[in-house]
Amino acid sequence: MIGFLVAIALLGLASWYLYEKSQRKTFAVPPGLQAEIALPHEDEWELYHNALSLCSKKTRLCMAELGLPYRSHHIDLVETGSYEVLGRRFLAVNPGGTVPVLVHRGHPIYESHEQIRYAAENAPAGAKALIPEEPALLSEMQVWIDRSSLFGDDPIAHASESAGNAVPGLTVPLFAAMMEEIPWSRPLEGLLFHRFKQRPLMFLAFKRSGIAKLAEMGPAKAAIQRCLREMHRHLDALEQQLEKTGGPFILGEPYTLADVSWTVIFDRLREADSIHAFTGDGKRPAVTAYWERLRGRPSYREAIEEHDHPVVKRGLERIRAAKQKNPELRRALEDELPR
Ligand SMILES: N[C@@H](CCC(=O)N[C@@H](CS)C(=O)NCC(=O)O)C(=O)O
Repeated sequence: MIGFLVAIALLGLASWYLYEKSQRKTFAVPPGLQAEIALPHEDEWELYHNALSLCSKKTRLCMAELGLPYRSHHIDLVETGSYEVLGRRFLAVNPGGTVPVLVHRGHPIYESHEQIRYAAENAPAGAKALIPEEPALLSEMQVWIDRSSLFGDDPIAHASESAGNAVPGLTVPLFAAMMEEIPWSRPLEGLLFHRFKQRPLMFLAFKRSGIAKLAEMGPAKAAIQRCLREMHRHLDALEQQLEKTGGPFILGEPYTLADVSWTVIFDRLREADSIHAFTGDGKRPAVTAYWERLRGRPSYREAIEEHDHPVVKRGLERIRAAKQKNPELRRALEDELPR
């Protein structure tokens, strides 16, 4: 009898899984505007985004600089509470299962570096110009956008090419600290439905270690160390660029999409408690002053500070407490250790 009941329960679970999987179709999507896709919408501009997500911050910041109003759809990530990016409703907007998605007149634009370019090019007359006209400046801007964008499914695979791919490695402490308050069932749901299993596997590992035992996890420690080294290299290059142009921004006088893109890198280092490893106390004076300038802009308050998330705040407090208790952990997260 018990065997029969167990068999029925297993059959029920398998049917549920197969049904859910058929309803949550997920696949890689091409970058840029998808003119052939028409999504239900109410406003000219709509943004599917998350408070913590680095790329979401970038698009929000760009919209704020342009003064473009948009309908906001907040979508949870596993570390901010639940895997809403894997839900049916969101996968209908982006089968790739990632935020942000900018929607213009019902057509989605995928990838944040494409979204900021599209928004700046399609903002109404009178909006601030965030793209220089001069071809040489335009291509220089693109170099600095590329050097701060997040490419590919594996967030740190291109850490040597872009600070945007080095910064997720430095966000690991924040992920681990945030996962302490997320139930196990959430990352497990990711294992069942995520297109790229490596991401939920990572979050399961962070849930297991929490912040306190992070430095005992060899692969996490190695990834953090690699990303620390790469971030130092990217910021040295930025220091040189700011010295060359004399600032106040990456291309000199004009504030452009390159500055939008770099603001969120600094903000993430702040949020994960590692900004002091790279700036301040005489380190990289041009970069230090540049970051102060960026965070003083009204767009920073509107697009970033006003979207503070309580789980992120508590995560930051846990990181600080854990580092204070364990200097070895602090060293592993902030110092370049001998290889
Ligand atoms: N290259 C993409 C990155 C998109 C991405 O990886 N987004 C993250 C948040 S920053 C996400 O949605 N993660 C959800 C998940 O992987 O489960 C972009 O620039 O928009």
